[in-house]
Order: sequence, then C-alpha cells, then structure tokens
Amino acid sequence: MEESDKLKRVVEARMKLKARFEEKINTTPSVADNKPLGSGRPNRHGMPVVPIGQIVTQKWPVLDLGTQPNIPLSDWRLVIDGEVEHPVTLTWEEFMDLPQTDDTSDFHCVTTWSKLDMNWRGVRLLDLAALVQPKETATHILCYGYDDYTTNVALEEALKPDVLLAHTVEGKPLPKEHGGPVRMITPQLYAWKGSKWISRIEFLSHNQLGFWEERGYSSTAYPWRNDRYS
Ligand SMILES: Nc1nc2c(c(=O)[nH]1)N[C@H]1C(S)=C(S)[C@@H](COP(=O)(O)O)O[C@H]1N2
Ligand SMILES: [Mo]
Repeated sequence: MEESDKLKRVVEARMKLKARFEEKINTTPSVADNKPLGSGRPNRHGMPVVPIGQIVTQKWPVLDLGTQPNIPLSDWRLVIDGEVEHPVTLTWEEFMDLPQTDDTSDFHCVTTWSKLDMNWRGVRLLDLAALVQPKETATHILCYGYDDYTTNVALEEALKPDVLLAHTVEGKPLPKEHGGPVRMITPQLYAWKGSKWISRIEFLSHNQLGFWEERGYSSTAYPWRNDRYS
C-alpha cells in the first residue's frame, strides 16, 4: 500500500473513532465538568488543584508488583489485538515511527499522592486505535504489562487525547522503575489504570477486570469522584 493511502486510512479511521466516542467522552466525570470533588487553592480556571483525598508530592514514588522487567529495545514488542480489524505487533522502530505527542498532565495514585505537571512524550492510544481500527463491538481495552500486570479501561477514557503510551518523561527516556521503555498514562483516572512495561492492548466487546480491579479496586477509577474501590 502507498504510504499516503496508509496515512489517509489512519486519519480517516481516527476521525471516525473520535466521532463515534465524542458524546461518551464529553459526558465522563472529569475535572472539567460541573462538580469535581477536589481540594486546594483553585487555579486552572477555578478548578480544584487535586482530587479529593489526594496530597501533592514532588517526589515520584515507585509502585509495582515486586518485579521490574528488563526489556531491551531489540526485544520489545507491542501487541494490539482482540476486537479490531487490523491486529498488529509493533517493533520499537515501528512504534517510534507513529505520530508522537507531547503533553503535560497530572498523575494521581490511589494511595493518595498526586504529582502535577509531568511532561510526557509518546503515542496517543487514539492513534494506536486508529491504526488497528476497533470493531463496532469494541467497548473496552485490557492492557497487559511484561510483569503480568493487567488493567482495564473503557474506550471513552482510553481515547482521550492525554492518554499516551509514553517513552519519555521530562525529556529523558522513561526509567525502568517507572515502566520504561514504554508505559501507558491515564491522567484523568487513577494511575493504576496505566500499565507500566506495557506489552499488549487487547480490545474487548465487554468489560474484563484486571489485577487490582479483581481485588476490589474500582473498574472505572475516577479521581474526581473519589472512585477508589468497588
Ligand atoms: N505493569 C504494571 N503497571 C503498573 C503497576 C504495576 O505494578 N505493574 N502499578 C500501577 C500503580 S498501582 C501505579 S500508582 C502506577 C505507579 O507508577 P510509578 O511506579 O511510575 O509511580 O503504575 C501502575 N501501573
Ligand atoms: Mo497505585
């Protein structure tokens, strides 16, 4: 296929996806809606600084299941499959050839710390979805880490423009302890929804709980609703 045809297909798919999920995305609970639960001196257009029950930290704690997998870039693969028209397995070079996005966002851990204004670079989940083209039946993704972690995200959250598969933070390669070479980030959900060392994104036609969700954590995980446990 011609490169320009391919790009056209991706752009078209992306626009279609956006249109399909726009209404759902616009009605999810978030800091920008009319009743966020938060605290702190309001800034950012009068919105609370952090979600309810969160404390701002300058440090960046490390949370994992006790292993930090080591994945050389030559071995790294990202599988995107399930309810999609065009499943792919991307190499590092293929991943880095995709459109790259810079974004500044906040990181809210359910254990009550929030780290603000983090500068990330990576590939939007939206752009990856445009590449594989979720079927009409797709409603959720289940993300897998190289450490066998799993976590579920509804598509109306996963397709928000600040959801990245990030490889760079503050201008430097994402450190291994924070999920390098690549992790997902979900700035509008608690941070456990972002798999570190991400290895696979499975599109699903139903909701399937991940590691913490099976252990009583919320399936939806909205920080601005104090939505920690189910
Ligand atoms: N693969 C994987 N991803 C993961 C985790 C994990 O244990 N394994 N922990 C989650 C939790 S609970 C949080 S709060 C964040 C922590 O990211 P950090 O260690 O970079 O602060 O990663 C999330 N993603
Ligand atoms: Mo967490």
